[in-house]
Amino acid sequence: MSVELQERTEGTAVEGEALTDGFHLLIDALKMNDLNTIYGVPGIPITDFGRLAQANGIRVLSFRHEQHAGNAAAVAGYLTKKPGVCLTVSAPGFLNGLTALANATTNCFPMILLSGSSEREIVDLQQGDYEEMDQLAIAKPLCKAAFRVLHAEDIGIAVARAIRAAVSGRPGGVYLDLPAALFGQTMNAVAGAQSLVKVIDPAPRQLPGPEAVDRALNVLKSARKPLIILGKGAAYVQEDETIKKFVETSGIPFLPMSMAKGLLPDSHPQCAAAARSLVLKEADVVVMLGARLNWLLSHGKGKSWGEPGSKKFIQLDIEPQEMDSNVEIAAPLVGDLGSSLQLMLQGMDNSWKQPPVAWLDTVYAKRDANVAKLTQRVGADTTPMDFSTALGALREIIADRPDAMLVNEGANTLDFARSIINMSEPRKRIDVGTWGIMGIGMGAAVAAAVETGNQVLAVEGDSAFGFSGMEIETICRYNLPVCIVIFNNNGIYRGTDENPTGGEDVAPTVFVKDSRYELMMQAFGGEGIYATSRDELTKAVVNAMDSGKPTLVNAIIDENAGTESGRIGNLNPQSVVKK
Ligand code: FYN
Ligand code: ADP
Ligand code: MG
Repeated sequence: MSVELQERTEGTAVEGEALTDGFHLLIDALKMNDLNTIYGVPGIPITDFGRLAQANGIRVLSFRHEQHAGNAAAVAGYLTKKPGVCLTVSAPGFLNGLTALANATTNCFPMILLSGSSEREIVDLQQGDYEEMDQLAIAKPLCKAAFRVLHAEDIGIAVARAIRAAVSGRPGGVYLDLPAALFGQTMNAVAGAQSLVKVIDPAPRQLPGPEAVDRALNVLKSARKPLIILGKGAAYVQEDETIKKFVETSGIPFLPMSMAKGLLPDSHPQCAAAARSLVLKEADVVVMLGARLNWLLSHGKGKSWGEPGSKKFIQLDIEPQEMDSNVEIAAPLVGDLGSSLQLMLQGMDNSWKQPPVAWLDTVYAKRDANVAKLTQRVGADTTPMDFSTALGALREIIADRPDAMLVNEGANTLDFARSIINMSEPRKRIDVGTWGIMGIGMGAAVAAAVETGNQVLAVEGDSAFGFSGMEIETICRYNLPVCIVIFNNNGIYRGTDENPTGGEDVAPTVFVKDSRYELMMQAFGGEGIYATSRDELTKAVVNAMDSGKPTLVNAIIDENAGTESGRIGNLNPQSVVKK
């Protein structure tokens, strides 16, 4: 919408000329590219931009801290394949958003961080402006691309570049630096409209070469013990039917990484999630679909992968530099996953041989044994609840609600939930991702509710919840269908550590015992429930998910339950010096 005749900021006003300005050009550029939601925190110099964006039909969700707004934008990008948009003030607000931008880039989630900033001439002379910081320089190493806009007529191109950078190739975070004066710049409305760009095909298909496809098929044909590993890149691409067809045509067991759970149901006959150690150790050919051989897969080497050199890797990824990142890739297939799999399938004619029965029998026997053991564990009803009892209840609720979005973070709360709560549909589980970052919970819950409209169940360790807990006011303010379950075991990992000095301070990992988190939710008008048993937990969560009301369930977990750092305690250095 153009601005009626005002004094031009540059030159003289022309009688009757219709003007536009930086505020409206940015709004129009976002809307033109179907970016209709902004997650942010108001403040100088972007408060009015947020108001005008809302007035012009963009949904603007205000958070209490920019990191959680940024996490919401990143998750929105993951769920929609359009860049999520986060809006922050300059310097400290920008820095708060930067953690989320860097995390998005690490996760390969597309998002754009829009931050107000100080004028260049003041920053470059370091003259001590309000919230002065060279934000562009600081952002560049932490995201996929970073741009600054100085002139209103460049806003259209800047937004187009930011969108294309965020979603093309390997998706990631993009920073757009907006000096305060830009918003008030005016220009002729017609010229302004002509300066805007609707991005054409921002994430073009990228096909691998035929020789790469042939090479991959030949390596796969040689396999006696093949394995497919599905990563969150495979979930992100929304090529669900092609992925399912490839897995089922191949007959190969698959292992889903945590956010790839549900691409094919965890109950699928070829799912090997419950035989993880065996398949990683014994497989002779491993097909990586949108997954990286990083720390989550022990870098593709070491004792969990069997004898050195005992495996051949086929890797399908859009990022060429991902190949050979940790170990040699025998068959690199660089391209978008959908195109690559379609070409692979074309080469898997009906003469395609299924994996040897002996391998399948071995894998599925181990899987079934582990499933049986876990099923027994989760059937227990201990008081106070342990992780298995509480998660056994949530497992049943999620099984009955395949559309529900599951957000999960913590240490034990994350690791136990990953194997106990089965997923049956793609992109329904959002967790700590590649970094293993704490604090994604409430931002992810907001985005999951806003972008899908589905009920959200956020299963949070009490420590993890603390990183974003103030956002329950945001959830109540927008009346979002989010049920938060806090696994309250009085501390980080557990609540039993002691201060060895006997001093008054509690141990560094211990919280206030029996914290009444549910009263926080009641303070903001949400439902707050204190649950000490499986039945109370079940009832509270079922009611919350049936009602769609913002709810927080304080699930009391035995403070002795849990292990240090969950299943990654091995990453902790141990002091050998006893003082
Ligand atoms: C898995 N398992 C199961 C099932 N799923 N058994 C029965 N039923 C089901 N459904 C088995 C699986 O085969 C393994 O047994 C075991 O359970 C663990 O499986 P998991 O959790 O999938 O695998 P594992 O070994 O923990 O994977 C390593 C990891 C994972 C690093 C990928 O721990 C992870 O993603 N950690 C993230 C940690 C993190 O980011 N934390 C946040 C910061 S916490 P076996 O096959 O017999 O071994 C800060 O402190
Ligand atoms: P996980 O942690 O689940 O193993 P990662 O985040 O490590 O998953 O890996 C995701 C991979 O998916 C990244 O290497 C990324 O380049 C890749 N990827 C993202 N989009 C595509 C796409 N369209 N086609 C192929 N690979 C993709
Ligand atoms: Mg805890």
